[in-house]
Amino acid sequence: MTRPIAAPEAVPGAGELRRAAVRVLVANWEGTYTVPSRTLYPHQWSWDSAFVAIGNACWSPRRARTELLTLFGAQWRDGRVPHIVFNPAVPEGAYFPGRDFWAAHAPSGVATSGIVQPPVHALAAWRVHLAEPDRAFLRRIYPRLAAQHRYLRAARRSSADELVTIVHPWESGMDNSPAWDGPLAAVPAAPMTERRRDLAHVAADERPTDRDYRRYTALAAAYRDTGYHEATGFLIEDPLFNALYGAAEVALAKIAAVCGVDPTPHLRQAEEITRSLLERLWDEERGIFTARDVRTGERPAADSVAGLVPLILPGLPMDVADRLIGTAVERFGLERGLLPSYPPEAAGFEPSRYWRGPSWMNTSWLVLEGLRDRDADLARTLAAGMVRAAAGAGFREYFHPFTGDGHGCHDFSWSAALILDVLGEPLWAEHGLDAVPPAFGEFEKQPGGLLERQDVGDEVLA
Ligand code: 9WN
Repeated sequence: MTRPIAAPEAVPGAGELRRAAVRVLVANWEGTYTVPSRTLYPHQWSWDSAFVAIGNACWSPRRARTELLTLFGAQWRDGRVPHIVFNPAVPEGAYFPGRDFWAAHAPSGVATSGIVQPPVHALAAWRVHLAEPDRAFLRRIYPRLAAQHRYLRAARRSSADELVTIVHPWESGMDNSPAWDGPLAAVPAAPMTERRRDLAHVAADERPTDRDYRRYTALAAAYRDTGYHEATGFLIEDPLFNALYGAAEVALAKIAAVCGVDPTPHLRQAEEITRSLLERLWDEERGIFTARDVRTGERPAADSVAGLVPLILPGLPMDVADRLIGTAVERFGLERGLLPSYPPEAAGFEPSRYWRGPSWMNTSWLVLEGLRDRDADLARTLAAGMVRAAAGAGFREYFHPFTGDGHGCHDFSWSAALILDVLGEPLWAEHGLDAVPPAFGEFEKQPGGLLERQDVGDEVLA
């Protein structure tokens, strides 16, 4: 079922916010895909494209389909979907580590990285289909999505159960999470001969430290040097990655049914993944899912928002879901409306440094998806907080979880895309922006907090 987009009149301020979000996506569009940011991330990123497709589905399903098909055009023969697909027209020096570092090529000859990101793509493809049913699109993408999951099962299963492992913090999508501090401590921080390019665009105190960057580079180089086959330095079962893998199997079942393929194996797989997550990563005492270091069997002491994402699994038992919601409220302060990436009470919480505290739109959106049918009031609170932050600070990469101030780069694609999706929530038909406590300033009064105006074709903003 397609969720109706609330008419702008029903949502004071939302019409302009919606247009501003579309402007960002138009400005970041490269013809067949969207860059996450014109400055900081000038290529195509895997899970970013999935979130962008979810947002684009609200106003241009055609663009959303193209986005996903372009990404899967760079899929490797073994089924892996690389985390970065490089644009040959962008100078090598624009992003580090660039294509020369990765030296990896998809069969199509496209330069890519050799690691992956959370598999949120089947979910995105399904959402795009819901926005504008297109069986031909699903038939094209289904075999590719199925191959993506086959790669994970064949190459990344850590043991007899159904969980898959990540081999680099970049694969978690939450690169600098405090949960990786323990596992990373044993990785030698190799000297870095290359200059970091991220610091040219974002303040150093909002990005990972040099020491962490040296570790990321060393880990990636070691994996690269095995032909992207054997990882030894970092092997983690991550709750966010595995929850999305499970949710994507549910989406694959729906896609399979439309394509005339038996959906049962996907549903079974989703059940198995959910069962394995509960058996291996659920921490009853802490009331949250935690990662597991496959090499040592240890569970990192740091809890992060990744541990709340399994709420997205439809088969999660109700008592576990209730505990998780309790944790989100008590330890992450969900009732404030902004969901931090790391609990404010925890040692090492940094509200404006990358994944060590700020609120991100994508993890908030994933938790929102899980709350929708479980606690409508909290879902509304979170949706309102997300909209308020974007209205007050613009489509920044991340937000201070108490003040809503923006951090990281500006005009960040998935922030714009997911706000578009949230503005389409029926929630907004009853609760417009006027109903949102103006804790972060009122959108209408802060056009400067939004985006630079750009000319956009009428057909786009109609
Ligand atoms: C490394 C593009 C990506 C996101 C990640 C985010 C950040 C890259 C970086 O940007 O990671 O992949 O250079 O820091 O952590 O989730 O996909 O937006």
